[in-house]
Amino acid sequence: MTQSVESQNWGIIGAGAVGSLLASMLVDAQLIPRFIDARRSAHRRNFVVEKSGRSQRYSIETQTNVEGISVLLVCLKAWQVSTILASLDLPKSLSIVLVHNGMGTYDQLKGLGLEQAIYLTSNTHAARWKSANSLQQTGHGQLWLGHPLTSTAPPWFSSLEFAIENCTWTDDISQKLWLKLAINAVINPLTAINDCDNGQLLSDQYQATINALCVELSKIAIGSGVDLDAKVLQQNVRDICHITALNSSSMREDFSNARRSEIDYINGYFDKAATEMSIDCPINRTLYLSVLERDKNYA
Ligand code: KPL
Repeated sequence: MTQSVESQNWGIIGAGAVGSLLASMLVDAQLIPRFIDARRSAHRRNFVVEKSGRSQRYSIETQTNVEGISVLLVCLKAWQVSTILASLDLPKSLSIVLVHNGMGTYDQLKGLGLEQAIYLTSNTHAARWKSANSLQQTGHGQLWLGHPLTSTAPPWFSSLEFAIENCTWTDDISQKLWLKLAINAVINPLTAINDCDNGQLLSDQYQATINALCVELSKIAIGSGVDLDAKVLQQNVRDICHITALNSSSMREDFSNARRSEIDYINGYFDKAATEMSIDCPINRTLYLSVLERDKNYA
């Protein structure tokens, strides 16, 4: 079954850096997305995006509900997802695409009884706000899209593939998600706790901790049925630290902006799985509890 581009109406919930970057890519592909924000009355969101050295102005309509939307990109923080989606009146035909760090929200949404098709992504396209309305793309990454139960791409995938750089359908999204989750479980808490850029984790002082943490995370992934070799993970962490050397990780940004972090959905996800399987993972547990303690101030 094909779906014409005219019948696709794209919504984005979460107008942060990643949500706004993806919105700009959809506009460039003439897909005319709308932001969804139930807290404010309808308005237009105006911002500038600097991509590959060029600045372009965007003005995107913002509506308060998902009326008329057929595909909804969810670019919220992981801990906001279930509460905010549960507060909206979602048509059964809506396709929901989760674009956030961490894992656990799919099960939360299914637990709430959502019947809509929920797609998962592993995204490494990155951006940061230079000022309130000026966004800079900081990483040309990749967006993997998949569904936990079906290997067939949805009819609207070709539009997304056209609009988003390096957008690929995978019939094994779980593998991609676990790898990204493990990379985040290393880089995010270590950069947040040590208040450093991603690239600084390449220095000698962090190598023993990173290597031992990768061994723990690999054991948990393998125990969960995911093929994630510790050495492959270590190499991936090093590669991402190189590619994003000057980036401030999203968790470090949460720390400096006095926001709750996504630790429950990253190291907390590993910790829960390790506990269920009785795997001892002291480094992951220490990082998890340390960030969780700090997060108590921002619940
Ligand atoms: O996804 C990221 C994040 O900051 O959350 C990484 C890959 C660590 C890049 O900064």
